[in-house]
Amino acid sequence: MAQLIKKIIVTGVTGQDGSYMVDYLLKNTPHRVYGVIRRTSKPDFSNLSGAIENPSFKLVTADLSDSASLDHIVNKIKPDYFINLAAQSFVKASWDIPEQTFDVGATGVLRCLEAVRKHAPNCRFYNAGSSEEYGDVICAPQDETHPLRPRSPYGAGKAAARHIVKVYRESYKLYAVQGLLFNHESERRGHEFVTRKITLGVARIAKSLSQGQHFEPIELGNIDSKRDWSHAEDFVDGIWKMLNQESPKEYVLSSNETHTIREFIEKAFAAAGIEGYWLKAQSPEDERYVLRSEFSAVDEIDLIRINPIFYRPAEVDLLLGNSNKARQELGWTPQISFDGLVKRMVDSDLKAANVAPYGS
Ligand code: NDP
Ligand code: GDR
Repeated sequence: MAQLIKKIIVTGVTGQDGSYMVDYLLKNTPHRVYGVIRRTSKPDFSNLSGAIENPSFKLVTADLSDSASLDHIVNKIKPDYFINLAAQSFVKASWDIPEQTFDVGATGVLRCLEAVRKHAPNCRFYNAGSSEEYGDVICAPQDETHPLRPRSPYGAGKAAARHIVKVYRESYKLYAVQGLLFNHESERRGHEFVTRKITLGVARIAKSLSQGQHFEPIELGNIDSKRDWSHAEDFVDGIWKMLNQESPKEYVLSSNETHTIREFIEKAFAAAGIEGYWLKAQSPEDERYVLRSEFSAVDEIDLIRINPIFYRPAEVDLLLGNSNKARQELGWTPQISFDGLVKRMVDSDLKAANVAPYGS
């Protein structure tokens, strides 16, 4: 029997998760996908190259800070699903633009919920929650029962959104959920996030080394924080599964492994055929990761240097998820390992820089 074609609104489609979600839905469902973009002077559609020509995909304009625009699209489309992946998602920037971050991350969710309640009350709603809601963690690993103790305006906004999603679920019987997603990265990751900053830097250094040219090191902040990293492609599958249960329930999605930024650095350079070692110093700010001598005639060339401007006013030191509930109840399993993630990101950035792994 032919599957009923449904209408799905996805916000944040120019970003990492939104674009993977669009690709996933177009590949795995017959549904019609409406990708929400906000009005900007130069919209960047580079993550949407696979979707833009697809007849089941349509771009619509709305902004999470503008309730009239959300009301209008929900009233007009009458969606069966609304997947909200839009946010000011860079934690560090949330101290510089706290009000805008909180408005989009929390009140923006309320605006979406109101539009759904009024115009499409049977629509299933997903909001992008974050392990940043756990913040100053009290135990590890963190599962669905861990308290919310955010450490940034970004995390506080996501925690507020979690409460308002629950209120709308319980008050209006909406199928509304907010997943608890740990860090997920990819070849489409924004350039300021630490993983992509490293893999882009590794590709730049690999190119300079292959041409025998001088290079500047990658400058980073706190390299001892620990994150639970996965690939974004695995997570859009988990989100879709969360939206298609008998009753609305919220789940953690995570790799169930944690790694320091240091480990990511070592693996990323190794994936490009470059080896370094740590030169410890009295102050953490003077520590360096330097090139092994076989790669250069000059001693101790810096690959990584610490720059305190990348420190945060408050840090989340350790994130380690426990996604066993999602694995058991949703039948969700991440496919891409930590090593696989690092390799995919490095390979992609090497390819874009038109350079092969060093020595290959
Ligand atoms: P990105 O930063 O890559 O994408 C964010 C998207 O939101 C962009 O498309 C951006 O559009 C859009 N956006 C920002 N502000 C508005 C607004 N006012 N109105 C409409 N659209 C807006 O983030 P990710 O794809 O990595 O993350 C997706 C969601 O998941 C976010 O909510 C994030 O906070 C959350 N999250 C992410 C995790 C991760 O590790 N990636 C982990 C846990 C949660 P534009 O191109 O115009 O800027
Ligand atoms: P995070 O990701 O804050 O976990 O939020 P990010 O990659 O920005 O930072 C991870 C850790 O790396 C440390 N770090 C640096 N970070 C950046 N960006 N740049 C640096 O130079 C640098 N040096 C060290 C940070 O201090 C931090 O400890 C991501 C986002 O996708 C959120 O939207 C999402 O909700 C959470 O993951 C889960």
